[in-house]
Amino acid sequence: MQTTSAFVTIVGRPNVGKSSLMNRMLGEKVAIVTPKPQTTRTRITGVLTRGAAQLVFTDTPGMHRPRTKLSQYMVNEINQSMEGVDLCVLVVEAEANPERHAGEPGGAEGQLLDSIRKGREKCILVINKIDILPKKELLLAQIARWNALYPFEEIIPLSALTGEGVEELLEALCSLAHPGPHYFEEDTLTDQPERILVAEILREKLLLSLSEEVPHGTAVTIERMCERERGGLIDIDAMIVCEKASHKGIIIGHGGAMLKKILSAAREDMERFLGCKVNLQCWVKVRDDWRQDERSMRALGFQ
Ligand SMILES: Nc1nc2c(ncn2[C@@H]2O[C@H](COP(=O)(O)OP(=O)(O)OP(=O)(O)O)[C@@H](O)[C@H]2O)c(=O)[nH]1
Ligand SMILES: [Mg+2]
Repeated sequence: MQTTSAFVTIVGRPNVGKSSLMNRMLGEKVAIVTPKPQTTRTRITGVLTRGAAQLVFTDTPGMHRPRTKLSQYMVNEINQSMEGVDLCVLVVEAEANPERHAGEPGGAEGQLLDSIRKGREKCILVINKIDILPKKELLLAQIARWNALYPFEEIIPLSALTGEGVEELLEALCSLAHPGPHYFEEDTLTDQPERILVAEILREKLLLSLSEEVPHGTAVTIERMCERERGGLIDIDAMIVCEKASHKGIIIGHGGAMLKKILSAAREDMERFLGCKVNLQCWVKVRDDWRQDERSMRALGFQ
């Protein structure tokens, strides 16, 4: 059997549903998803093998104008993800009013389009969240507008939430894959270590429970992950780092109530993911303005 493969990077503005789309295509949750923009901070690999074809996805942070060293790191992650790939998937949101956004120069999508044009990348445009459109006819104007901006291989409206249209995207991606070897075992889902996936689960709960800047200034590291000898239980020690002493108080909450709620939600997801009981211990530490400090960032894994 002639095998084929493609490296596919998924790019777009923050919050358009890039991580949701990758998870939906993989059929598993590999990347965390929240209603808050700038949820994804690093490149995340997801692998899907369908018969002869292997698609190696990279989910990326949302393109935005960087204001901190961390967001500069995130933008670098996006730019690097676009180097040497076979295919780009540019994700935009379905708009009832397509005059808005649509690739205007200087905007996030305009910037991404510039890189795509420069690299003459093969690109599929995905119009996500079609489930929120009151009428599907509204898509026509948006498709026409994007069509005029770049010779996309395809423009595919879909919903990462309901799954509508996702099979069409997968078929298009497989048909654009090149003859070549598979780079990962057939059952590989991601190359992310378990520790990182577990840290991300906790960060997702921080984003879901806290508001405004507080969760954006948090980072999570797993200090210890150890299976008990008799099995069936994993001890996990996590560290939540925040950027201000006042944030620490908010994260812990009155009488520890907020942290308890966050940890209980995280533990539930970790147990589902690891398939066993989890004993989760957590500390909250302040590292003043770590998002502006390269040394602190390196210590937190942003290399
Ligand atoms: N209605 C609807 N909501 C969606 C769809 N896809 C994603 N969402 C929601 O949009 C929000 C953002 O989704 P993410 O997958 O985290 O978006 P993202 O593009 O990865 O965001 P960043 O990582 O912040 O750049 C979440 O609340 C999702 O549930 C969709 O097809 N329809
Ligand atoms: Mg994301």
